[in-house]
Amino acid sequence: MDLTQFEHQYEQLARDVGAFKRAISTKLMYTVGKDPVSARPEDWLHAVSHAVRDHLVERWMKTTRAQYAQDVKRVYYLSMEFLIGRTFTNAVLALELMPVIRQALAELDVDVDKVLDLEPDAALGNGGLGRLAACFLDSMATLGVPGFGYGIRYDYGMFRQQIVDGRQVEVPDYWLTGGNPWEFPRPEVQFRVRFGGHLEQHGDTVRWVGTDDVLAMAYDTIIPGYGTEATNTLRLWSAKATEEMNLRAFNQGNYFGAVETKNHSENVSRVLYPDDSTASGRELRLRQEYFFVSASLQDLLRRYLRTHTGFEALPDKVSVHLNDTHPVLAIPELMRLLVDEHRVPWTHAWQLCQKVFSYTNHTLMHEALETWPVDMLGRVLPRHLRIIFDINAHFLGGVSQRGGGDPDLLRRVSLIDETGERRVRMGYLAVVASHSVNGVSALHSDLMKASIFRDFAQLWPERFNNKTNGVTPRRWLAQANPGLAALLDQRLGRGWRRQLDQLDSLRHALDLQGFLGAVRKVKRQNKERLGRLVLKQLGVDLNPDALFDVQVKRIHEYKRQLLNLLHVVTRYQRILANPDAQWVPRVVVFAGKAASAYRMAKLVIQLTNDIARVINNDPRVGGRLKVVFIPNYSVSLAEVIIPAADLSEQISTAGTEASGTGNMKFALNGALTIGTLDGANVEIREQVGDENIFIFGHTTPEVADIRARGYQPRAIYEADAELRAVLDAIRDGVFSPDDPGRYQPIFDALVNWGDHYLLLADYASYVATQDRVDTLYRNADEWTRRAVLNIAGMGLFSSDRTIAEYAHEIWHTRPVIVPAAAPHAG
Ligand code: T68
Repeated sequence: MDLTQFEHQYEQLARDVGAFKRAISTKLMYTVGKDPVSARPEDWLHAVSHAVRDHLVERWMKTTRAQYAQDVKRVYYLSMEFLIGRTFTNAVLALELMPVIRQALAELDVDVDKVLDLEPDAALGNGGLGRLAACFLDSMATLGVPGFGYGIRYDYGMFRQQIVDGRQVEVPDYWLTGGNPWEFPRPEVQFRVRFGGHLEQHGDTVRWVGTDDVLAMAYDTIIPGYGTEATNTLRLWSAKATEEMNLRAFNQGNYFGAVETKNHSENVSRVLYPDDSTASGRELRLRQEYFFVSASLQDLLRRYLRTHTGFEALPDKVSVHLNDTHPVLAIPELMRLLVDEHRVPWTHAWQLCQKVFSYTNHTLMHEALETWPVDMLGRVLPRHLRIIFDINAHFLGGVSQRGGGDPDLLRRVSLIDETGERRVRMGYLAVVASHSVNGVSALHSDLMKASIFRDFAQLWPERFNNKTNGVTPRRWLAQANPGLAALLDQRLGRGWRRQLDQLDSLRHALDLQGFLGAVRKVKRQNKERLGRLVLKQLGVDLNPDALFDVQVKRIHEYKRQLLNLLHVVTRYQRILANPDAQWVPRVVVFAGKAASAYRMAKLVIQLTNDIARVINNDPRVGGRLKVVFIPNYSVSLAEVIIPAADLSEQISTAGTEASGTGNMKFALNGALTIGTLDGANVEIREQVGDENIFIFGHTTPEVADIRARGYQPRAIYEADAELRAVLDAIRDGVFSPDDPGRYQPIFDALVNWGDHYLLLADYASYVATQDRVDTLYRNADEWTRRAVLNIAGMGLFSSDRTIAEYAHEIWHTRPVIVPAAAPHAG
C-alpha cells in the first residue's frame, strides 16, 4: 500500500469514527434520554446499539424492496426456538465496523469490553435445535435466501442456572428488563388467534364459533447477512389480550377479573418450556404451538395476497419449513385458512399444502416424539382436530387402495394412535403433509427411515433426504475466536468467512515456519481467557498448559456426561495409586443445563460438583487433575469455552445423538474430538481422517446387537476391577461424605437397572482411548498438526453449505439480488 492510499484509509477511518461518536452521543441523549455525565454502562450499550442498528435498517429496507420487486419465493422457517445469544458483536462484524466502534467508544471514554459484556443473551431456545435455527438465519441472510424466521417472543427465555451447594437451581430469565434495542415492535401487525369454542355444520361448510381469542403482535429483528447488503427478518409473536375481553369484565365492574383474564390470555408467550428431550403434553404448550403458527400463517398469506390473486401460485412463492414437529399445527391451520376462510376446495388445498410444507426431524427418541391426546386437541382446537381426522381418512383411504397385503399397516401408519388414550401423532402428520422430510446427519437420516418412519419411507422413498447440520463460521470462528481468525486471515485472506471450504488449504500451511507455533499460541491465549473466567466465577486456578478436556451441552443420560465422570474418577484413582508417574495435567470442563424435572440429570450435575470439590482439594493430586462445572451454559459462554478446548467430548451412545453441532464448533476451533460413531461425528471423521479423531466404543449395529442378546452390565462391573473401584467409590460416598447414600441411584442405574445407554459396555474402550489422547498430547507439535487438520476439514460443516442444500433441493428458492451499496457516508 502506498502512502497516499494509507493516508486516505486513515482519513476515512477518522471520519467514520467521528460520525459514530456523534451518532452514539445523539442516541444517548435523544433515544435513551441520558446525559453523558450520568450515563451508566447500560445506557452506553443502548446508545451504541441504536447507532449500529441504524446502519442495518437501510439494508433491510433495500432488501425488502428488492424481494417485492423480484417477486421472489420466500422461505418461512417456523421454529418454537431461536437461540440467538448476543446481537451487538454479530451486527458490528457483519457491518465490518469493529475498529470504528472500538475507537469511537474509546474516544468517548467508554470501556468497550465492559459495555459489551452487559448485553443479555436472547436465550429463546433449549439447545441444539434452537441454536441451529439461529445459525440458519445467519446463513440464509448471508446467501441472500429470502427467509423469515417465525417464532415466539418469550418474556422469559431459558432459565438461568445457579449452582447452590452443588445442585442446580433455576432462576427465571427476564431478558427484557433493560429493554431490547434490537427489536422493532409492530403494534399495527396483530392477528387474532382463536381457541376453544365448538363447531357448527351448515351444509358442507363448518363454522368454528364461540372461541376465546388472543391477539398475536409482531416484533421484528433484523438479521444481517455477512459480506452482502442482504438482510432477513426474524418475526416473533407476543400475546396480547383482546380488548373486548377486558371490556366485558370491566363493564361488569370486575376490575380484577379483567386484569386476571388479560394475564391469563397473555400467558401463552410468557415462558419457554425448558425441556429439550421429552414432549411436555401440557395444554399451555399446545396453545403456544398453535398461537405462533396461526399468526405466522395469517401473516404470510396476507403478504402473498398483497401481490397475487388466487392460490395457484402459492407453492411458487411460499415455502414453509417445520423445525421439528412443534409447528406441525401449521398443516391443519393452512387447510383451515384455505378451505374455511378462502373457500378453496379440499383437494386443491391439500395439494397446495404438500407443495408448501417441508419438515426436519431432530430426534428418534421415543419420549421426545410429540403426540397430543385427542381429547385435549378437541377441546383446545376442535376445528383442527376435525381437519386432522379428515386428512387421516383421505390418507388411509389411499394407503388401503395401494394394497400390499400387510393387514397391520393401516393401524401402524394412522395419524391417530389408538392404543390406550387416543393420541394424534404429530410426526406422522408432518410426513404425510410434506414433500420433503429430512434428518440432520447421514447416520440419523438412515436410522430415521429404518425406525420411526419405516413404513412411510417404503410408501414414499422419494420424500426422505438428509441435510447434515452446520454452524455459522461468523459467530463460531470470527466472533468467538478473534485470535485464530486473525491467523487465518494472514494465511488465507478473509474469504473463509463466506467460503469455509477455503480452510482446506491449511493443509499446505502445516510445514510453514512458525504456523503451528502461532496456532498453539492462540490456543494458549484462549485457555488463559477461560482460566480468568473460571478463577473469577469459581475461584479455581487453571493451568493453561494442561490439556483442556471439555464437555458442554445439555445434561442428558444419552449424552453420557456420566461416562466422562467415570473416566475422571479412574484418572483420580490412578494418580493416587501412582503419584510419581509422569501425568499429563488435565482440566476437565463441564457445563450444561438439566431440564428442571429431570432427576437423574440433576443428580449428575451434583455428582460432577461433588467430584470436582474432592479432586480439586486433594493435595495428593497436586494440580495434575482439575474438574470444573461452569454454571449457566449459554451461547455467550460457549463463545469463550469452545475456543479454549483441546479435546472435545462427543460421547453419546451410538444411534442416539441426531447430529450434534457442538462437535463441529469444537473442531472448527482446533480441538480434537474423542467420540463415538454417532450423529455427525461419523462425517467429521470422514473429513478429518481417522488418524485425527479419537473414535471409541460400540457402533449403532453393535449397540442393537448387545441389547438384543440381553445386556448384562453387572457382569462387566464384576469383571473389571478398575471400573468396580470407580463405581464403588461413587456408591460408597467418597464424593459425598456428608450424605454417603446420595449416589446409590446412579450406581443402581448402571449396575442393577440395565444401564440403558451402555456406559459400562463402552467404558474400557473410552478409558483406553483417553490414554492415547495423553500420549499424543505429550507431542505438542504433532498434537497441533492434527488440530490444524481438524480445522482444515471443517469446510463442509458451514451452515452456508447446509442452507444452500435446503434452498436447492427442498425449498427451490433463489437468492434475492440486492443492489450494491453506495460507499457508506459514515
Ligand atoms: C437437537 N435436538 C439434537 N432438541 O439432539 C442434536 N426437543 O443432535 C441436533 O444436532 C440438534 O437438535 C440440531 O439438529 C434438540 O436440541 C430440542 O432442543 C428440543 C426442544 C423442545 C422439545 C424437543
